[in-house]
Amino acid sequence: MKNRRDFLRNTFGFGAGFAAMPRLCAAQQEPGAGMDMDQMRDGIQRERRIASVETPDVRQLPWRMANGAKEFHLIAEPVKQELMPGKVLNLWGYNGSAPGPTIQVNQGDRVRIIVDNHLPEPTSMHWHGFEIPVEMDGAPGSSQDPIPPGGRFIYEFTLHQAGTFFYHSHMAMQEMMGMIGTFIMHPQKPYDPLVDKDFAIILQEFAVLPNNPIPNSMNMEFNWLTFNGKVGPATTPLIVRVNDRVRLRFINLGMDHHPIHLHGHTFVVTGTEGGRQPKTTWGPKNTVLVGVAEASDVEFVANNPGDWMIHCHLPHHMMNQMASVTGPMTRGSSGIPAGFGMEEGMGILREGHATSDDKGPSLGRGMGVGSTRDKTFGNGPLRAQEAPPSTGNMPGMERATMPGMQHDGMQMAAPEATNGANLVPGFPQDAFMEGPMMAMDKEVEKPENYGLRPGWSGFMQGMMTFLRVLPSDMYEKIMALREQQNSKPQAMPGMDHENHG
Ligand SMILES: [Cu+2]
Repeated sequence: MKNRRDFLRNTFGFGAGFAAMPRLCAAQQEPGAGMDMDQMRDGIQRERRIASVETPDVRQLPWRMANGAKEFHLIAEPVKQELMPGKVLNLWGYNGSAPGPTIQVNQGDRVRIIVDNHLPEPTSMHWHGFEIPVEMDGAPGSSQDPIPPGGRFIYEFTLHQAGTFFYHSHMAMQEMMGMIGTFIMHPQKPYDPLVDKDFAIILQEFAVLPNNPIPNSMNMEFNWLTFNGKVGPATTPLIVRVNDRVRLRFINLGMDHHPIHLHGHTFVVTGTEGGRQPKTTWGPKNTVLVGVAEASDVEFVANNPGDWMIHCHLPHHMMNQMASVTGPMTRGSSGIPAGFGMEEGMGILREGHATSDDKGPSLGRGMGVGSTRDKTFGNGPLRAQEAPPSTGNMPGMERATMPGMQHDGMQMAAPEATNGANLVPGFPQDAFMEGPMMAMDKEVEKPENYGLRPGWSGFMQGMMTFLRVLPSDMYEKIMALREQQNSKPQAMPGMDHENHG
């Protein structure tokens, strides 16, 4: 009961102003059909308690009733998606963002989705796992002609399923450019037990070559890994109250499977991309492997107060802007050759060994710093002569001293390294990429980050976010801040339209 207000807030969250939204999750009720009054009251009460699904950093798609169906409108188009402050990629998505906006309907709904193609090439929309007539399936060439550039296709079907679903382009390389969105079907009869908070997160990955904001969709060395189109520390934390029952829904469309790990809690897997799992299958876990094209629902009682990490546990997926060579290779030589062609840049060796100066990979995956044949570049603020331990004047430290930042008890300049660090084979590993010098608390300030430990952002990258399990006063404070922010007119994240139709 205590959280009923939250449902409305959740519903409004990113879709403020859409009058149709609050009714979204009130499941349809046939009055009097074989129920006595008590049953009906009970039924209505329970159905009202189905929590709307929050998709942090992704908007909800509004709908209207038209000719007996809930009508949605999706525009496939090129978008500019800001992964984190200062890092904008040219992706393809829907209605201005990648992933596209979230659709929520109820089991049994008749749904119509108008899809306009504003891409420069044909596309087709697939409804992943939907048991619908084949001519609505969106398989280009077999179930329909692809939607030509400038064209439109109207999909319409009745949904008898319930669970965590998604929509995506059925053109393979378009998928790798970001073309997916969450599609929640709320069950007619609420799941038992009810949850207080319900979140969905889409997992995506992009390989971005130097000096280029356009992902290389052929490359399998992914160096930008996103939760709902954002990377840590720009991901928006999930906010819950102590003892809330919480559902997290993870959806994966990419080239890798992601072991998603939650700190401080034990959950059970309650659903897959196929729907609800029987309780007999619910064993205790703290990591769920979300395979490609799969969805996983997990549930738990958030009974452990604190700011807990949720992250993919593949180490390379906890990083931003990975370079194909890093610290260890900068030691003991004049540096790494930079600016070779694509094969070297992608770490593909034709001859020689990985660390040879001339045959090894170049800095190709870096931001292009030094990506020129003219100059070799040891990626080292940590070269001994440039960065004495603990103090020193290193590139990047300006970030840590942004106005408004406080690093209580944290080091402000170079990361801590011992005097003899250079003599240790393998150094540096994380010292160059994590820590105070990477902190950007101020740049990613938002209500949901309120009260996090100063300097927190220096340790968040890639597929990382927080589950913040908060006492009531802190929870209310953050909700108040969020309401304040939502009441101000503002540009929605990722809303730059290149082709605004
Ligand atoms: Cu991963």
